[in-house]
Amino acid sequence: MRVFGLSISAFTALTLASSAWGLRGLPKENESLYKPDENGNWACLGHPDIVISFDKINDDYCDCPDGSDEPGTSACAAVAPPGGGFFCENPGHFPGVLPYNRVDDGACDYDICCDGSDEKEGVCINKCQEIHDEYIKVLKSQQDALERGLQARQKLVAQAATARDEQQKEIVKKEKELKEKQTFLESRQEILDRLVETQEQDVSSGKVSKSKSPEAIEKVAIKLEDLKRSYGEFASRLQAAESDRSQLDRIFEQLKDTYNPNFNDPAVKDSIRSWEEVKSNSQLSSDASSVNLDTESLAALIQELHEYRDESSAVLERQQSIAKGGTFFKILSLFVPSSSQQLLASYLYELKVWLARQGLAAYPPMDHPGSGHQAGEYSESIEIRDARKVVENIQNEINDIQSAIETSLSDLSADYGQNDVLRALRNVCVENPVGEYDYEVCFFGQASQKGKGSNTNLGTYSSLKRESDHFVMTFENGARCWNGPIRRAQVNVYCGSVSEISTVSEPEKCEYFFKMTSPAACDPNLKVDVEITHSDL
Ligand code: MAN
Repeated sequence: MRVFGLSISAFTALTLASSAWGLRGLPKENESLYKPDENGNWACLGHPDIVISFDKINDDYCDCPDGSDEPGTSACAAVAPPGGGFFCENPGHFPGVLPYNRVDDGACDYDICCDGSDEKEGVCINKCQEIHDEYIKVLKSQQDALERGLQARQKLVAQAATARDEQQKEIVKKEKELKEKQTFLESRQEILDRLVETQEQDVSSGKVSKSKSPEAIEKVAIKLEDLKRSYGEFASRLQAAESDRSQLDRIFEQLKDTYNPNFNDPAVKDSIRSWEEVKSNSQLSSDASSVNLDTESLAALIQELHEYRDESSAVLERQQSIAKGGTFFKILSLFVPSSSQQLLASYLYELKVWLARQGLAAYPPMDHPGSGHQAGEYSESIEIRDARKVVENIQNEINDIQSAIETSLSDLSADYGQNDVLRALRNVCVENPVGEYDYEVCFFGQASQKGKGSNTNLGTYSSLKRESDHFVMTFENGARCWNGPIRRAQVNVYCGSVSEISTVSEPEKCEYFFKMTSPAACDPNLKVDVEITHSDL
């Protein structure tokens, strides 16, 4: 803090201002420059060729072009060199240098000349003792504030150390977790690889896995219920087709019995011959009735599945026989429209694949109607899918842990200031009412303006810079101003024993300037260990 920095140099200077000295406005160290020669004359300091009588010094008339003959009046104010001025000795306080034009102007310039020497004798009383006492009081209170701030800072430093410790422990924990997960991943990957290999072998050999459970059988039963319903629908359509066909049969029988062959009508003759041919090749009636039988078989099977769900091997055989389903499909394909055939085929195929996944049947061949698969492909079993999901989940967890470790490591090596003190402020928010709003600053987080029913984002933490007696945090990319720029904020943090927002201004529309205090900004290097007593003066 500059004020403390000043105080250090001030104390050094304090010892220099000790006693009064004869020539007005001249510091004692320049005494040797103002000696008359043997004739009582003196040469201007910057113009040795101009010689004046020594008693013309401080006679309120400017004789020397450099003004050196008037160190204690305002006569040479216009020509005084830059930086020069009337020297006030200020015994008991700090010497000061007053611009010449303020000398003998009737005003007591106590801010620089507490001894009143800038005015004629008797105009200004000497106030150096009083002013110095006040100065010491302010200095002490500032030192006390710094002391309190530094004590509070110590707490923050301790919190920062704990936070760092916790972060390190967390990293160790995460690294251990990572290793365990990686081992777990390897074992699960092996299981997956084995399952995939087994299924590939099973698919190529047609071998059926024996894994099954009552729940799996229950699912089969539900699926079969659906299939039964579907079979029923197709059976009804088949019966309808069969009845249409019977009617046609009757019509053709009638035509055959009643037509007159003597008319020699080739169209009628051809039709009757074709019909006889179709009829002799067709097995429709018997096959159609077997559709009904299949539907009943399914119903019975479902019943059995419910009753014997634990006896899965028996169920397996039945499912395998159902899953074959070849004859039934072929018969149906004679009568149902091609669009419905496709539907039925894919339905059957799905059922077969599902049974296979449950380990209850062999995988259907690639050329099975409705498969939609290319040769060489096959569906993964649920076991494989589950195993793959487990592997994927573990891999995702590993990725998350790795990125958390990376983030923590980079945060650990980040610059959080002297003694790592600012680490304690991560996630710390300070909120105070200032003017018509409540303002909030979350260190390394977000700055906000609250009130009037809204919470406006003034920006997200962007950068940190240390200045001599404070640090500067910037917050960028806040909410866009209506008809204006994106809000941003600069927060200057000064030393103080408590964290609080002191002032907020908006120098440009939607650009905010905060001043706040925090123990984190107290600099231990600026601590002044000087005991001030009047005996020092
Ligand atoms: C709100 C506040 C003000 C800002 C105006 C701009 O009233 O966020 O700080 O100047 O919007 O429209």
